[in-house]
Amino acid sequence: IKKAFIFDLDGVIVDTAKYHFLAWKKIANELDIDFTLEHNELLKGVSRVRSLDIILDIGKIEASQADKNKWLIQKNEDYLSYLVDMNQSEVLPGVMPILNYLKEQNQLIALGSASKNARPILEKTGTLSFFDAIVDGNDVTNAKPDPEVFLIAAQLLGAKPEDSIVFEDSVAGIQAANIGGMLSIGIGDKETLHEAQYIFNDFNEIDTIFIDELIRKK
Ligand code: G16
Ligand code: MG
Repeated sequence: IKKAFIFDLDGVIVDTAKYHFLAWKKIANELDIDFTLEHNELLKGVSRVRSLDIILDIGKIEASQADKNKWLIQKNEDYLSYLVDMNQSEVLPGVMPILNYLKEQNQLIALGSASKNARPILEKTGTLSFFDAIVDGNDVTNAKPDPEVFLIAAQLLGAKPEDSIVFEDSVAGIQAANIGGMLSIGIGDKETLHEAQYIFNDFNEIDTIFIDELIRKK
């Protein structure tokens, strides 16, 4: 039996949320916006363009498109500077054993991320070769909670939505999986991700018995 295992990137495979935060924080500071870690939760799984709009909303700032474009470029350049030295040590706890186990079991693996920087991050962390399909922010028009990113991933793997399992750390991503008719597994806080069918703090809590059950599940 083959199932499609679809992984979100930021917050599921790697802890890049902290770098997104640092880069956004710098812009917020320049604009005198008090941007907190709590605000940052709102940006998880959300596109770059939408993230900036959310930050400007927090600061009640209206900006021209030219300024917005400038800040978007600035944010990404700053974000990329944090990724220069990234390596496998930044893969989140428990992820590598699960990827290895899924490969051993001949399961299908895809990435479903909102990020336009997904490929270089997978390369740097030595995880690229695990993925049979990659769908990222360059491939989709509708952002999570729209299921587009996961539906394309399943399609590329040749799997039906009901045979697909999504790992997500964002509320929007869990909703996207649910709307797409896939099994949703939340990685993170139980209360925040309560819409997920299963929730774990991290991949260390997921064992091979659970994965076997997912593979055999009808
Ligand atoms: C990620 C992050 C978001 C980020 C988005 C776009 O999504 O969770 O915070 O704004 O990608 O990233 P970039 O600026 O690199 O294109 P995901 O879906 O991987 O969690
Ligand atoms: Mg995420």
